[in-house]
Amino acid sequence: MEKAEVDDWACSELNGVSLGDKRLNSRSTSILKALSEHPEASIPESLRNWSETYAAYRFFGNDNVTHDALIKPHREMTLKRIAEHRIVLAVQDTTSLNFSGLQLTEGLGRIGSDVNGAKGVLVHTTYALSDQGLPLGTLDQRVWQREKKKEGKNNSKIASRDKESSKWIDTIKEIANVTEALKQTTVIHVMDREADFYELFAEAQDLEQKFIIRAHVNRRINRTSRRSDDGGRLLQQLGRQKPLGTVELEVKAKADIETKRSALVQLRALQFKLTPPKNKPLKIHSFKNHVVDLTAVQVTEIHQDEEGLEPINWILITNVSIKEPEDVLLCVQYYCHRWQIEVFHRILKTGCRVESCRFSTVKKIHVYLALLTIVAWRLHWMTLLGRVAPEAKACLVFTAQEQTILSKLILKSIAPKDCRLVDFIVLLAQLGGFLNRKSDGFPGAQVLWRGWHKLKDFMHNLALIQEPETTYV
Ligand SMILES: [Mn+2]
Repeated sequence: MEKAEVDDWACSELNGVSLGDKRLNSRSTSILKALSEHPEASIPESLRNWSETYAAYRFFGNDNVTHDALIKPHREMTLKRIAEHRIVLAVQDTTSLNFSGLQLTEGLGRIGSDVNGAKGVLVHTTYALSDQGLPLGTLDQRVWQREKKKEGKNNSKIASRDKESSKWIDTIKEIANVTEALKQTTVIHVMDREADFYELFAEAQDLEQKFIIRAHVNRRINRTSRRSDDGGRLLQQLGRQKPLGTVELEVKAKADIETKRSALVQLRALQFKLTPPKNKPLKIHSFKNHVVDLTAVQVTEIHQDEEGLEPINWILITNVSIKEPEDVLLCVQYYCHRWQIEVFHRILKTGCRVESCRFSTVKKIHVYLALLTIVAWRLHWMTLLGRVAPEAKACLVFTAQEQTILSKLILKSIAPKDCRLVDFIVLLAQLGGFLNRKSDGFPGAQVLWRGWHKLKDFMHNLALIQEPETTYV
């Protein structure tokens, strides 16, 4: 990638955006760029002067500017990146954004428990990762508000739960659709315990979509029919399997989302058949006799006695074809990358501070979220690119001028040509307060976005000094 492309990444992520007006299209790019340069800042702070800020607020309020219209071009770019990989993980997860402080904002819904009365929006994102865990972009994002609970109606809770669980299946359908043309790429949907329900397994099988899901319930498996009570419980049956071996896994440490620890785990696997549940009225589907073939993988941590840490004990359910013990290990490693979506959520909230915006309607919040989703992804991608591809060149992320400034600021010397990205990522982190001692490991997203903010400020000030005739607005 050339220097010009680095500068224009905002243009290419929004390439082909269609907001019904040329000026709106180009405004979207300039706002995205401004937000990405100051991920922690508020809108007036990012846009630096009143006329730009005013134009931005008009942009957010325009009826043609929608969340979907802005996510769409980014998704197209994500599909292009995906096409270069043989295996891609499509990780789905929900998070809530808390806007309880916005008393006057129209259209916010309930979030969290009913008791605390928190208000906000819910976001369900599908985040694409390479099989090495490198974030490739957002494939799908749904935003909605829960309706107010009606007094004395018990059904509404069940109805809203049903409505909200259909998001997992609807997303799989959508992704099956948009990735259909990618013949060289296998997409594996990765989901947490919330997605453990029969309809999802059956629907994914029909759509020929692969998935890895963490089990939530100890099901009765291998029953002879929907009505029968034979077969055994998944957990007990799995426990009877001979262990396939012991491996070391890299997993998220409990306290800090960005710290990893290594865990020694034992693996077991079991192939089984799942019949439709007995009591559940299968309203949305016609799966009466639809038996699904699945594999369960048990991951049990051994020798874990560090205080305060819960040993890993997962059961994963997958329809990925498993023939060798190596296939089992691959599935487990893919599942371990799932927490990157939690890192993404944290960048969105703590790094980009999406919850501190002050918009008057939820529609504007949705639009803002779409732009910050792209910003957060790019920050996340940048954080991990140096780790996943240590030989990647610095020019993938930094312009020549940025490389020079970083070298002069931190190393007090001139940047060598053709430097590795990973070296500049560390310099950027140092600008953000990273100490770079031997024990510090690789810098996390937080010091990087702080460094990024400082670097962009420095560049901006430099430009001002170099152009003395600039008129100030
Ligand atoms: Mn979740």
